[in-house]
Amino acid sequence: MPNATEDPLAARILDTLIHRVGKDAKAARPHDWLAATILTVRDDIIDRWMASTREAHAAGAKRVYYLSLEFLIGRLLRDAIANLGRTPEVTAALASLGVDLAEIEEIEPDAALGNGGLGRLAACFMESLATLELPAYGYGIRYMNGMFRQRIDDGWQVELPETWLAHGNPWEFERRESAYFVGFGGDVAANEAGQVHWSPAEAVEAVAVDTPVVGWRGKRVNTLRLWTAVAFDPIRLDQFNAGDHEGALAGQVRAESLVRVLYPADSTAAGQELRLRQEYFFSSASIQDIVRRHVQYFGDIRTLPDKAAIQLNDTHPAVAVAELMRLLVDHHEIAFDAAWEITKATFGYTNHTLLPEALESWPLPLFERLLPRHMQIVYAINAKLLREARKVEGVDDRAIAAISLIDEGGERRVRMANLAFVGAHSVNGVAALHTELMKQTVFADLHRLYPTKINNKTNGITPRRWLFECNPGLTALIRDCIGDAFLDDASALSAFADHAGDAQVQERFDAVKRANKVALVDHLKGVMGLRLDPDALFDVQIKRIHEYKRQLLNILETVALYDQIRSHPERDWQPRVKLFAGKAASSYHNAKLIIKLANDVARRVNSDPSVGGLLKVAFVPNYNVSLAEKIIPAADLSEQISTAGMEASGTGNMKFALNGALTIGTLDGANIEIRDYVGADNIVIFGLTADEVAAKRGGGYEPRAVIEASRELAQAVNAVASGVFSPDDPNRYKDLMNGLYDHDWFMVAADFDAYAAAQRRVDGWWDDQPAWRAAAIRNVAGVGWFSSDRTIREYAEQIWGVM
Ligand code: 26W
Repeated sequence: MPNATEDPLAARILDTLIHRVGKDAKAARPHDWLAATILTVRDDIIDRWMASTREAHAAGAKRVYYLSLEFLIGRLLRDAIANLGRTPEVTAALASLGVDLAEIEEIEPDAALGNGGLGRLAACFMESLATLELPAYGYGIRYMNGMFRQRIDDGWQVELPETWLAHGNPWEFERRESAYFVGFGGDVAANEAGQVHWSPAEAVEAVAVDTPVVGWRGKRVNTLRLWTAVAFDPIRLDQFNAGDHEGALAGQVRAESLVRVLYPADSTAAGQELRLRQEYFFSSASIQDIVRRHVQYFGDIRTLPDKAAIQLNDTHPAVAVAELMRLLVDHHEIAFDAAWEITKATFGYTNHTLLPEALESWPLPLFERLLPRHMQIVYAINAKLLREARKVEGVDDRAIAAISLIDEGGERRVRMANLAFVGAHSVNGVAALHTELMKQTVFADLHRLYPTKINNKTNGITPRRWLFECNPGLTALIRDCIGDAFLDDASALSAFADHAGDAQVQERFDAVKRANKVALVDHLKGVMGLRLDPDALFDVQIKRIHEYKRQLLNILETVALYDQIRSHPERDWQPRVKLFAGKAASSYHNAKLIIKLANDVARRVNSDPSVGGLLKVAFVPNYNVSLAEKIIPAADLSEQISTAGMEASGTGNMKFALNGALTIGTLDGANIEIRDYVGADNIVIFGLTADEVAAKRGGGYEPRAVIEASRELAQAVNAVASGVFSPDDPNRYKDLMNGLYDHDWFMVAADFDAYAAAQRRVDGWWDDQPAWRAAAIRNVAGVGWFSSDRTIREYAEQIWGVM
């Protein structure tokens, strides 16, 4: 072990601890060592960061701007030092100081500035953009409280505030000099020359806070720029001196409310105004920053599309389309039609959902009150759009109503998806099926009008975080088998398939998997006092809790299996552990009830001696990126069982396959493409197709008859409905089960028998370990294509024009 005084990195960490953290080695606590390590590593990143900016500037490069209301980045230390190739060096330096790197990595807060897949995708994309050496900025909000922390109390979800900034954030740089005025409300006036002037009634200052994003092998460092809000008048001294101490601070409180909390997905009307304010706040600051940089570097705002590609991550930043138009027309005095061409050439839009309740639209009076100038611009865009549409043959009144930026059915609303669609030159879906469904459903009429706009860019994941960092054992095995090419090009993983049948490789693969399972078992024993058998099949469903993702299907099958094991203890059951984790939006009643049900079932099953340890069920609290990094490498079976047509892509599916889990899944989202890449023989597919779901929903589906026709399902539903798992409150699940009988929108009953049969195929497969391991290895080998490097290359070449 090197001595701290001999190891130059250790000496620097120690110096940082003393001079920047203000502690000596004796008094330092783990958090102090964490801060000292991050600050030291950050110093080395800064040089590359500045060099990256200089290079892009000197080359006059086109920049990519990724606007996203969510960035689910998780912990950064391990990722940063791994990408810099310095893990051994940092480990040794800390060891010489008596500090365990793994231990301080574990106390870094998990930056959870997102709800789910859309936010994690944004984080994977940032890392791939830096890896591909593309000059790029991510723009979002620096929420003071990110995704809530989930506690499970007596089986129920309890939401607690997440305080990721409690110990400060050593990664970030506040840029007071990069600050912008963002206005709300007020009046709009035009002079005789037609020039428009907006006088907002209210304004805040958006201040940039930058975090460096290091690409693989440290080649490039990009910027994640998150906005925070500051009142222009942080304290009204007149009010304060007059004795109104709280009123004097009201401006700052109001400004801060913009960046206080991340909005939970799936939330209902309450608090809608604040969400629109957040969206405009960060969109406006970002567009002002982009325009300022362009004019500073290139002089002429008209060349913006040659030097800037702005990607809208769903419709959350769609108001940026109107904001850019406002700046071009009102501030840069460009004619409306010319401004519209610049705008369309600059923006791309990615759609992540077809769920009607998640398609954003704003009540017209609200939009107009908050953004009066943008309302005028939206009307002007709409007039132009509908004028052009009317000229096209076959466009009738129905089509016009569907295309319009204003929804006139009922209370009038501004449709953000339509605004994003018409304001962008490219509109992409996130998996092949999802993209086809976009053409057939939500955007059918717009697609007929602009048949070349919609394109597919199947999602991806970064193999750095989701293989090299979270699963070093598997990474080492792959290197031994096929060499290092896959470290820089995930498609080279395909060579690993040649080793699928090799008994020695299988043996090592199993040892790696088992070690990962043991590590997870230890972790879960620590956090929830649970004892699990690492030799059981680990069957895992971790994702947001939502009815379309059908955790309920999995739970009902678990209940049926429990019943079967008790009735037929003599059969050759394969020991299983069913793991669930995920958060429910706080206002989503059924999702929270499903969490309670999983916990009720777990309690009953786990304490029943008659299952003899063949089945264990666990709901792991507080799902987040860091927990996913522990669970995924330990999984044997990946549950991807959404109602076909409803999961836009999924990205967890890719992470599991890359870590050698087999998928049990429906033909939905990217599952379809995963099947194509890993081979239909190495995945368990079941259930209705998207077309069949649509046909059933069209009429003739009678879930009650389906339930009654399936003995297993009927028994499971009855058990749950009659309170077998909730003796303290027998009626707890009545309504939930009645929903299945009455409409079963998510086709749980329709798919149940196929799912249960698929699970028994899994049992048979697991029983043949050599066959299982071969298939698992073929999964790892098959999913290199799902690297976010491939996805970003496609965006870069086909949407952004930067490669
Ligand atoms: C209206 C507010 C709102 C905000 C976020 C509604 C819904 C959301 C979701 C959490 C968005 C989301 O995460 N969508 C997921 O995006 C992934 C990346 O493309 C896909 O893989 C998932 O299928 C999709 O559900």
